[in-house]
Amino acid sequence: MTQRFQFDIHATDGKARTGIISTPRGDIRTPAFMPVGTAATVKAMMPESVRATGADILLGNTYHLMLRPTAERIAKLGGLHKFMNWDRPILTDSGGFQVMSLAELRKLTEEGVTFKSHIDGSKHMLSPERSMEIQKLLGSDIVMCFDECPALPADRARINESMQLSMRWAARSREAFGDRPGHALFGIQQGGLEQDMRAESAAALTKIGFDGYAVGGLAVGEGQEAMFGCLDYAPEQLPQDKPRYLMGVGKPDDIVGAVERGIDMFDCVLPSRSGRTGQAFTRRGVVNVKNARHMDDPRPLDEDCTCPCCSQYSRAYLSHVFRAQEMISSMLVTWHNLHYYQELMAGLRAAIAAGDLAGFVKTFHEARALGDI
Ligand code: PRF
Ligand code: ZN
Repeated sequence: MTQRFQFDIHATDGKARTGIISTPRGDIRTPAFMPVGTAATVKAMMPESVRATGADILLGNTYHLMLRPTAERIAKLGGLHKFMNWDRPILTDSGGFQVMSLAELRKLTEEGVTFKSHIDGSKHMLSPERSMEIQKLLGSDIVMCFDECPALPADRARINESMQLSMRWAARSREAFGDRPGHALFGIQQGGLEQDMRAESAAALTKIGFDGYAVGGLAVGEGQEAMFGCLDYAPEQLPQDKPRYLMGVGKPDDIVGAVERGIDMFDCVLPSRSGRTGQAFTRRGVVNVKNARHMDDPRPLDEDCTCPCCSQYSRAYLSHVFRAQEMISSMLVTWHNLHYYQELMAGLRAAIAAGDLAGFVKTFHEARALGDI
């Protein structure tokens, strides 16, 4: 175990990279997918099961945990890793983005944001300083800067104002985070779909200096084509030798396209959330297990998948337990989906290492074009 936070790129293929982020809590193989554990749990999964799918790191949320059970309570109980029984790396989002999408009666000022909890209506405040304090109380390994992000489409003036504020907050986040060996602070690039503002944001963050850089403000309603258009230039504006993280993305084909464009880390609720609604991700696309066509089908979701769901249960069984609203339905399909996402990342890493990302991507799209069995 290293005592330092370090990123080593082992191979590149075009703009894509594969490597390892070393942390005192273990290595993160990149490109990496981080399952979302918003409320100190990846819903419907035991932590050891999440690890068994191949996850090296989880994502936690400042916003949710500060409201319930509170960061101070988690700190008193020994930190988030001990609290939720996950001893590997945890990245925490800083809260601003969740306040804007979930909280009520938000008030944004230069200082930060005040809001009412979506849980009980109680009043709270987040600022760069408070977000850094909360993420420290949680014991997060990778801390995110406190930022702000407008929904798209938004006009240039609004995007610029918001980006400039996020850059001032990035400097305050850096100052408040201080020097914490073994812990990392990531900056977050903003600027919507405006190339010049993305460049200005990247320059501001690079000048401050971070351990990694996120591309924020995408996957907020612009669509895949526009997102890829931005990713054609945004990752290259950020330092080449540091991890690049695309926040809140995405569908399997979003991830493949973003890896081709130089992204190293991802998080998304999609595999876990869809698991609970009966949407399964397979190499041949999305399968809705509740569909009547599965009711008499003795075959697994995916014959070639080695996850516990596919190796031990039929489509007929999954269809039944979903219709009967049994808890095991969420457990099985979440496990399968997280396994699918981790296999996808492993496939991308191997392809980049072998210098055949183009071949991998071609096979990926061909299998999906065939449709479900
Ligand atoms: N900022 C933060 N968290 C985020 C985003 C962002 O821009 C996004 C955008 N896709 C998801 N999560 N702090
Ligand atoms: Zn499976």
